[in-house]
Amino acid sequence: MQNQLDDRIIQVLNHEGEVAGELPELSDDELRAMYRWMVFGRVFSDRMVALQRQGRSNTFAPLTGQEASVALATALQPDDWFVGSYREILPILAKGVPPLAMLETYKGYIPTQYSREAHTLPIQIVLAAQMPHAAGLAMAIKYEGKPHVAVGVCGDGATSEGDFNETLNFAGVFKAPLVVVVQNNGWAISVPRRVQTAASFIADRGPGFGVPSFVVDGNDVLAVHKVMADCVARARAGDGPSLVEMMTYRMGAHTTADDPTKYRPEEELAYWKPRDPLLRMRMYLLSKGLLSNTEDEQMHEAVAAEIQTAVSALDAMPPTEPSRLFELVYETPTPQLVAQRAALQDIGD
Ligand SMILES: Cc1ncc(C[n+]2csc(CCOP(=O)(O)OP(=O)(O)O)c2C)c(N)n1
Ligand SMILES: [Mg+2]
Repeated sequence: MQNQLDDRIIQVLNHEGEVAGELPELSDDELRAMYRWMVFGRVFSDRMVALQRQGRSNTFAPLTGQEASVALATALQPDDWFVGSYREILPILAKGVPPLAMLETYKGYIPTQYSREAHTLPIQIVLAAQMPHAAGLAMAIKYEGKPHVAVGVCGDGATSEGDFNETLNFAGVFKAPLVVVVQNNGWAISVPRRVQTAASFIADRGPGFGVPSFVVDGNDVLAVHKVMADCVARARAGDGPSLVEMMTYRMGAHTTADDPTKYRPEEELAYWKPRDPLLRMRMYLLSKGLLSNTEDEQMHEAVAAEIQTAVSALDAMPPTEPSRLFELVYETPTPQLVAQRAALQDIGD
C-alpha cells in the first residue's frame, strides 16, 4: 500500500539529488537562478524570525523546508497571476514583488501597488479566501480572451474550507485557466493532515470535481516546476484547471507565535531533515558542476547582503498609521467601520 502511494508522487530528483525522473527544460542559468531563490527564501525566513524576535516585525510564518515552492512561480509569465497565503512569500517574491515591499507587509503596510505590477495579490491570511479570488482572476482572463493563467495556492488545512472546494467546482465547470495548488506541509498549526480528510491524498478531491490532479514531491523543486509547467500549458491552451498537491513539510514553527515541540513528534523532523529541498538541489547542482562550494558560499553572502539592504530601508520607514486599516477595503466605509475608526482614534487620544 505504502509503495502504491509513493508511486503516485511525481519526482525528478531523489533524496540524494540524483535524477530519478524526466528533467524539465531549464537552462543552466535557470537552474542556478532557481537555487538562488531557494537560498533567498531560507535566509529571508530566518531573518524575518530574528526581526520579529527583536520587535522589528509583526508575526511571521517561516517557510523553512518549503523552498521548492519557488517553482510555483518559475513556470509563469509576467502577465500570469499568482495568488497565495502567508506561506507563499517565496513564489510571490520570485513573481516580482520587491523584497522591501514584502518586508513592509510585516510592518503593517499593504504593498498593493507592487502586488498589482507583479500580477500577485497581497498575502492572504483568511484560510482559502484567496482561492475564489484566483478563480475570479482566471475567469477575467478567459472573458478577455487573453492567453494567461492564474495560480491559486493554499495549505492542507485550508482545503477543509468551503472556498477551496467551491473554487475547484467553479473552475471545473467553467474551464477556468487556473492551477489550484495545495502546499501539504503535514500540519495546520497543531492539527495533523490526517484530520483534514480520510482520503489518501488531498489531490483525490480533483476527480470528484472533474479536475485532473497530480501529486508531486514538494521538496523536489524540479518536479514542482515540471508539473506546474505542464498544468500552466494546459490552462493556457484552453483545456481548463488542474489540481496539484505538493507533499512537503514545515520544518519550523507555524508562526513566530507557535511552539511545535508542544504537539509534533521529534522523529517527524528527523525524517524530513535529510529531505530538505535546498540540500537536494544543491547536491544536484554540485554533481553537475553547475555550482561549487565556494560559489554556494558567495551566493549565501550576496543574498544576505541584498536582504540587509531591504531591512535597512525598512528600518528607516516610520511605523504604519493604524487607521490605514480602514482604508483599503471599501471606497465608502460602512457605518460600522466609521464607528470603529472613531473608537480607535479615541484610544489613540
Ligand atoms: C478562515 C480561517 N480560520 C482559521 C484561521 C486561523 N489559522 C491561521 S493559519 C491556520 C492553519 C492553516 O494550515 P494550512 O492551511 O495547512 O496552512 P499552513 O499554515 O500549514 O501553511 C489556521 C487555522 C484563519 N487564518 N482563517
Ligand atoms: Mg499546512
